[in-house]
Amino acid sequence: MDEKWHEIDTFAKKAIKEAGRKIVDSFDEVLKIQTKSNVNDLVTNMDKQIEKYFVEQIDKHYPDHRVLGEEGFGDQIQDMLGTVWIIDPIDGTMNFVHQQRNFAVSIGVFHEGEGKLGYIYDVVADELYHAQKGNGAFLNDEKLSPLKDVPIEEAIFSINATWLVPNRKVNHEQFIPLVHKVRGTRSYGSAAIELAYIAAGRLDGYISMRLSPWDFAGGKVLIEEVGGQLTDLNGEELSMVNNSHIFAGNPAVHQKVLKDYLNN
Ligand code: 2AM
Ligand code: CA
Repeated sequence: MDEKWHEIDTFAKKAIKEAGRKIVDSFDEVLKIQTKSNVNDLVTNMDKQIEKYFVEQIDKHYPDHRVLGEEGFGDQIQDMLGTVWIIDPIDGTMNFVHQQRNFAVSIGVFHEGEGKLGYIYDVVADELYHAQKGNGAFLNDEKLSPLKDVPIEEAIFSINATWLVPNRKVNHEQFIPLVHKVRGTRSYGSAAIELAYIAAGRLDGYISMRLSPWDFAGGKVLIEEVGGQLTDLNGEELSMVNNSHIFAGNPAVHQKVLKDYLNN
């Protein structure tokens, strides 16, 4: 990593911490809540305010960088040319609204399609997961270890109950043998936090459907930096401009589940 990326990393961390302070300060205010694609797909004034804050900061400091943001205040992004920031200002908005915890700011910075910087900030836990490509991944000041192999019987898997009952996006029956086999299942309601937990070895696998690039861009850089895998359900590379079903995991678990449980 050269000087330029160190400088961008310092700028990003400062902006993310500031965004976290703005979010915590908002807990005392009344949120304005709207719905998006369906009645359970929530957005608040804070999602919008925080994304606008990032877009303004990036435009001011790096006018030649582009931004792909969930709330649409960035640029229209159809390709990954140049430097692109992929931002989810609040991942886990339902948790933010109902629980005031278990949500995160998630950012991935890509250059010519390559993930360079990744951040997931669990605001209330004050856990900042960060990675610079080639320099390792960290949780606050602590370096994360490369992921060790875990037998499938001892794996903890994150999957939402939605995908284990009949649904419109995926055949739920394919996951039943997997859920029987693993040691335990969990669901946290924030893709970003679940990906950060994979990077930290707290979870060994995570499956979720129809996620957008801003849900997994930061997590991709983090997971790859500790030797983990993040692909679609066929083991193929994820697009950074389209939605995907995603499967993240410890390398041994990922390989075994793709072959033995997802018919690849
Ligand atoms: P969000 O909070 O940024 O919308 C919830 O299980 C996870 O799935 C969250 O990370 C949420 O991100 C993401 N998600 C993606 N698309 C969604 C949708 N249409 N409705 C609700 N959550 C969605
Ligand atoms: Ca969001």
